[in-house]
Amino acid sequence: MKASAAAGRGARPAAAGRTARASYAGVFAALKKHHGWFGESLPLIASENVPSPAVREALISDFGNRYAEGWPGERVYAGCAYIDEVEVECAALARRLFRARFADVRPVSGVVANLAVYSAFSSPGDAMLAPSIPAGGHISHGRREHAGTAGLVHGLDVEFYPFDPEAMNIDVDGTKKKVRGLKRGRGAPKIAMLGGSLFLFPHPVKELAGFLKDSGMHVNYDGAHVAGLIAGGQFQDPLREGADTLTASTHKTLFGPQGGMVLGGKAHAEGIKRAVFPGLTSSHHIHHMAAKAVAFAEAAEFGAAYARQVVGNARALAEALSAAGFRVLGEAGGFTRSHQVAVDVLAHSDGGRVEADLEKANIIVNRQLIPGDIRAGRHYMHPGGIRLGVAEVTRLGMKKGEMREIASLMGQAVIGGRDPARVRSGVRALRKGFQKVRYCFDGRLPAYEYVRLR
Ligand code: DSN
Repeated sequence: MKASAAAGRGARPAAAGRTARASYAGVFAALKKHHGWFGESLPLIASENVPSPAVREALISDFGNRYAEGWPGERVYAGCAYIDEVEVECAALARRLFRARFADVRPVSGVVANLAVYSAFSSPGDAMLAPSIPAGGHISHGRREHAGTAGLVHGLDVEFYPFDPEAMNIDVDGTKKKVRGLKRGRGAPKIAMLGGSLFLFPHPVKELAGFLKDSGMHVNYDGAHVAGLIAGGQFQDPLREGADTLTASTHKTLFGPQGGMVLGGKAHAEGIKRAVFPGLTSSHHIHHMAAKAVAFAEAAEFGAAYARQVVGNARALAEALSAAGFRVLGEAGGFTRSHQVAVDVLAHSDGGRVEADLEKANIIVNRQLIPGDIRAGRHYMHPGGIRLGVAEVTRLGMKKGEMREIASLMGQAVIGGRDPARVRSGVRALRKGFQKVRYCFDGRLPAYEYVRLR
């Protein structure tokens, strides 16, 4: 049977009372089906990418079975000689990619990287200025009542930036006014978080960083989504524009395995190091750290060409979707300057239904809260939008022509109401020619090939 959405959404959990051998076999069967499915789908989740075979090789190394608590040369464990060698290389590559004086590559995720910044530069009860979720904020920036990491885990009170939905960006004058008001009242926040999760246009770091710092805030830029574009010289350069620190994930527009990191100047190094260990990690998943080093080397060699193609592809996809009849957000600014495209789908149904319909056609996207949703009482299960990212299909070698084909397939499924099975055939045909990972030193193994070691 061909892999399709039927194998995914709604799949039944394993029956109770299965033998251990049957459960064991069931796990591998599901893994294989997943690989098959993704090999003939359009993966358009903006927070995902596909790693090279080299990154996958590092991930299954023995580093994954070791501990290396502490900093290279100052470990709490023996047996770390080669781990230190790789980690020193990894941090040097990270510093080079982002032109930073300091890099801590140990955080196991972007959320942990953000928590390290919260822990190093604020205390529970302090306030933080951050984008709200419909304005692009990430759950790790969120309020306690939404179970956001900043509020729930570190006890920060989160104040939202004023946001301009036409420009799909932070409102600079509104922010200054709000901060002046806070200073007159409860006092200025301790942290200003820029960057985020729905992220179409560069944030006004140059315009705001000086003002925010003069108001007593540590300015962090969450580059989880756009890190590969920053490293490739195709977005903004937050550390030069005034941010104190830059947090990132290593696997969205970067080529890595899932992971995080913090970058900045020497002045912030000790606070971050202490927060990461012993504060937030014991094992920093050493195999992931090795795979980050491999991915950073790939980014140093191929990242500029890749980032150029990504932003060109995103713009092409946005324009083609708009021409096909979708309401693409950010039109006033040319739809996007990142890897993302955001679409208001309320004219067709809602983000949850569109996500599910597209999945049946092997087009994998995520629903998205967009500006106006909360006021209109829309919930995150059925928000007004969807978010698309082209990082993964670009890594597979797709260019602007393929973006136009993707827009046409999406139009057939969402606007034309075409049978998902027919759209799925079109998706499979398109994917046939794009089976290898590009922008890497060694891309022989097909991108989604299931590797059996047993
Ligand atoms: N939730 C993912 C995102 O930012 O899109 C990853 O944290």
